[in-house]
Amino acid sequence: MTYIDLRSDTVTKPTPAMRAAMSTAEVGDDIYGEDPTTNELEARAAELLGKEAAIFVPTGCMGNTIGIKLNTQHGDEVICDARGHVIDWELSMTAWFSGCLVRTVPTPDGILTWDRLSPYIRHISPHNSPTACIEIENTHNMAGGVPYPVDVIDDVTARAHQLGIKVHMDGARVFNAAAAQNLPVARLVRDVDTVMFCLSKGLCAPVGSMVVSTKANIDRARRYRKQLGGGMRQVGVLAAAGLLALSEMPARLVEDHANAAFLAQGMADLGYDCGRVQTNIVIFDLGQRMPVPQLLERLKTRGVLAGGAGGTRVRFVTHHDVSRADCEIALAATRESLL
Ligand code: TLP
Repeated sequence: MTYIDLRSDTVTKPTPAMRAAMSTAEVGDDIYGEDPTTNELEARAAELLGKEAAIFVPTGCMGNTIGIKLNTQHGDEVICDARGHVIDWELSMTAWFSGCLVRTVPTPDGILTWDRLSPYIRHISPHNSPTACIEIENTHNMAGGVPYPVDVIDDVTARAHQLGIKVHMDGARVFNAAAAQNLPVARLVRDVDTVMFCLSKGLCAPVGSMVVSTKANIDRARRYRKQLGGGMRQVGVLAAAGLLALSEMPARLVEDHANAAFLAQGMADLGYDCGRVQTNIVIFDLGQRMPVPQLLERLKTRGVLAGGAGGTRVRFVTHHDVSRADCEIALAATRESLL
């Protein structure tokens, strides 16, 4: 059975053009800095984001781990939103690799404004470890794909820097944020110290994320990547897909956003408010209607895969491999499953 897979945009398959490019990619040993395709991808990512340098890493989790390590010392604190990917889905890597405590801030929409986060900042004292890094997730996954307003990013980065605090952006879906706001990605990341973004989600590459920052930081990041077991060799076969992810895929993300808005409207018609869906993630709360696993099972028997988003919440994620017609079928399946 072929399923309409709304579990995540991580499920996207490489496009035929990516597969063709992978098969002919020029490669070398990347640990020696000799893989021309990876070097090209890293240069292209840095250029697109308006930063000095970039490094290709296998996963978003590794990219966030490296980004936070670059901005902290052992024993420091890191502030993130209470539903952040780094705190909920990354197996305590901030503690394990960076030796930092994560201080979480509850927010209604995933957005850390200065007013919300500043009470949690701690300064060095005989009793307190200092806040070294603020981590912002753009778009915010578990808040429903919410993009950070650019003025909030500007404000948080400016005030953080005044206090000597660094800012890391988990930009797994920063290209979705840019598409939703019709802004260049470089504008969204202008003042942050480190950015991680994923090639392997809505941009359809089979594997890979990038960490982007200053040249000095990326030189250090190469050591951290190796320590984490992420030093890769003839990785140009993957970087070739990543190059197409950057050149071909961002422009079409608006289609995913329109499909998500369509799903959200359909769910609203069924009485499930999904909030203001601006990108490709739709989350609704089933409440006491039925347990989440039961709905997921009923959807599966109707050919639709979806995921839980914690507690009584369900998540649909739209992407390249899901069409409008698929979304119509998924909505009908949801309607029947909720009867
Ligand atoms: N998110 C996955 C799951 O881990 C939840 C998904 O299906 O959405 N940052 C953010 C904001 C993410 O959403 C993800 C993956 C990551 C980092 C990690 O990326 P990978 O899976 O490449 O390690």
